[in-house]
Formats: sequence, C-alpha cells, structure tokens
Amino acid sequence: MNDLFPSIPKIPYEGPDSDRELAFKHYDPAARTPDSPEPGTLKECLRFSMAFWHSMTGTGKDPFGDGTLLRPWDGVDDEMEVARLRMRSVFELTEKLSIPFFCFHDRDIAPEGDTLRETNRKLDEITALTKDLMRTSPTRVLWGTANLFNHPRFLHGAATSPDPRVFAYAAAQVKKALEVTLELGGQNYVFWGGREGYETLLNTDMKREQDHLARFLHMAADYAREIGFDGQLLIEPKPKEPTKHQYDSDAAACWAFLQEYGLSSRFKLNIETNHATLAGHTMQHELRYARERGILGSIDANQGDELLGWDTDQFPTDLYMATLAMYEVRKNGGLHSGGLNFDAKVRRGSHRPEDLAIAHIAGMDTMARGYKAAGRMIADGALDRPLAERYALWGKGVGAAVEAGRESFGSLESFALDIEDFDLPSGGQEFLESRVNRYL
Ligand code: XUL
Ligand code: CO
Repeated sequence: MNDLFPSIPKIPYEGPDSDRELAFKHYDPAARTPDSPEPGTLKECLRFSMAFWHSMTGTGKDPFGDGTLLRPWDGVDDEMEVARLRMRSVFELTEKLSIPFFCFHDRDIAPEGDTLRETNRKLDEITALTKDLMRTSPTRVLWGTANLFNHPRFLHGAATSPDPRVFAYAAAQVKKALEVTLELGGQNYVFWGGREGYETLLNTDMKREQDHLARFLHMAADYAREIGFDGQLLIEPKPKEPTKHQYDSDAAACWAFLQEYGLSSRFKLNIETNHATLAGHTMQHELRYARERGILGSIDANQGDELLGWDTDQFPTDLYMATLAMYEVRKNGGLHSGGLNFDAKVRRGSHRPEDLAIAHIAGMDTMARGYKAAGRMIADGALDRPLAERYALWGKGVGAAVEAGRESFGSLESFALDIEDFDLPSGGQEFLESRVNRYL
C-alpha cells in the first residue's frame, strides 16, 4: 500500500458506540449478518465501490467558485503523473477503507490527447499501471464506462448527435472502453446517456435519435460478445441534467426502450438515488420497478436534496432511504454482479483528505445499517405478512378466476350487479410507517 494519504489509517470497525471519525460503526467488513438470506460477509454482500471521478478527479469547483479540495497531486503539472498518482490513490484508499471495487470513466483515469489514437495510447499506459497495482491489491473494477459528455464534440449528443461523425467517434470510444474494462476484469459496463436527449424539440427528431441510440447499444452488445466481455451491460436512468430531457429518463422509460428495441435480454439498470429524486420518484420506487422486471443490475449510492432541483451527489446518510433501498436489494436476492458505487462527492467545505475517508465511512455505515434493518424486516415478515393479507381475496373466488384469465366483463357484471357492501379494510399506512421506524 502506498502512503499518498498519510492522515488516513486503515479504518477499523469499532461498533455503534464509537464516536471516532475514522472508524466504522456499522460496517464490519468481516461480519456475517445472522439474518442474512444471502451467503457471505458484509463486504461480499454490500460490494461497495469508489467512484474514480468524484473521489479522484473532483476538485470542489462549482459554478460560483474554484476548487477547494486538498489532494496529493496538487501542484503536479505533468498530467500523466497526475493520472498515475490518482490511480495509486484509488488503490490506497479502497484498501484502507475495505472497499472492494472502484468504477471509472475512460477519461477519468487518463487524459485526452490530440487524436483518439494518442488518447488510447495514454489510456493503455494507465491500464497497464492499474493491472500492475491489481497484482498486489484486492481492489477490483465494478464497472467501466466512457465519458461521452464532457468534450465539446458531444455538445449535440454522442450516439444521438445529428452528426454521424460524432456517432462514429463515440462508437470508437466505447469500443476502447469495453476493451479496457475487460482487460481490468470489470464485472459490468455502464451507459449513462448524459447528452443523449434534447434541449428543445424544435430542433430534434426524437424518434430518429432514439433509433440511433438503440443501434449504438446493439453494436456495443455485439462488440462485447465479440471480445468475450460477458459482464453485465447497464443503462443508468436519469431524467435531466445536463440536458433538459434525457431519453433514459427513469426505470420505466428504460424498460420500454429496451423492449421496443430488442435489448432487454442483454441490458439491466444501474439505479442512482439522486437520479430517482430528479425523476420525481423515491429510490425504492425505481429499485422496485427494476427488481420486479428482473433488471435491477447495480446501484449508484448517493442522495440528493429534495429542496434542490439538481444532482448534488451527496454521500448517502439518510437511514430511512437506505433501509427501504436495501429492502429491495435483499428482496432481489442481493446485488449479484452489481454493487453499491458511491457516485458521491464531498461537499466543497469538506476539503481535507480525511473528509474523503469520513464521507465514505458515513455512506458505508448508513448502507450497512439499512441492509441489516432490511434483513430483520424480511425475517420478521414485517411488511410481507400485511401485504399477503391485503391481497388475500385474489387467492380465491372471483379474484383467482380473474388472475387465471377465466373471467370477462360480462361474467364480472353478473358478479357485481348485486354486491351490497364492500367492507374494505384499512390500508394501515401509518401503522406500517411506524413499524418500519422500529427497525431503524
Ligand atoms: C451522472 C452520473 C454519471 C454516471 C456514469 O449524473 O451519475 O457519473 O454514473 O457516467
Ligand atoms: Co451515476
């Protein structure tokens, strides 16, 4: 392990009574939860991941002010040396924090050159360094992706650009990013369509752009097969920002898109909390929707602010949200090849290197606590029992006949004409809400 962050030690688990900044209170990486329906330690079940972009390339810059974050590469001019220091840092910090994975965009880990050829050469150099670091480190890649939104060439979109040369460039970039992800043993590959949407319909052929996006994703899936990348392909829904409207706006829109274009067997979803908030959904809604369709692939664990209309990407500390999100994960039989990637950045005022560790500790403790609470809720049938009762009438009589497809409007009219009293039970919402609180 390097020592680029000397103020951050290997983080110990000290238990819920600890009040130390640099200690876990709920995430004991080696512990097996007794109520776990999934096998493995907490580290194996929660599959935490550090996001290279926020943690390594973030500076604290915002539209109103310059960067504030103190990092070991401050003052280093050679951009390849900065890239090397950042890659070493991600290995050092993930090991110190018992985080088994990291995620990256191609352009996070290596800078762009003047041509794609030169950019790829720089990327190859950092890929070789990464493989080298993996030889002595347990840290692995959860997913890779291509940054198809930063450079001005993508100002009208990438796969949905009106210019086919940009489409071609994006294809070449994803081709390379898939190769790098495969070479680094990445378990998934993510598509987030940052600029795949529109600013105004006045200049947009929406159907044509969506056809192009689907064609692009088919080619990506074909190429993944060609090179033997059998990791999960994931679409990451987000409704807006940077565009006014993004085509992969929420889980339901993605599901419709994947089905319409024959992509649903190869793609699942990477659901992000702050994106759910921007879409006007709870995280639980997005996860439930994906889970029930068998397309819950992975999670970008963060949280937004209900009072702000943009993607604040805060570390998740909302225990209520975490518990209900982990409820869906555990109902999904765990995260499988996905993980909990902290697509989150420290606040601009949290500028010390230690704050980066403390933020991850806060997020990991929150998700671990939610995971344990959800496990107890499931073991007790806290929500399952009332749910089964609520729908019990569908298990017999006319309900069972409707579900079996044996009724028609005519037969139901005969059944309904003489009903006098429905005698409906309470929905029990307040009781269930207070019951959930008992598990927090
Ligand atoms: C942007 C976002 C991305 C994706 C990867 O809101 O979440 O960082 O996770 O491109
Ligand atoms: Co994300």
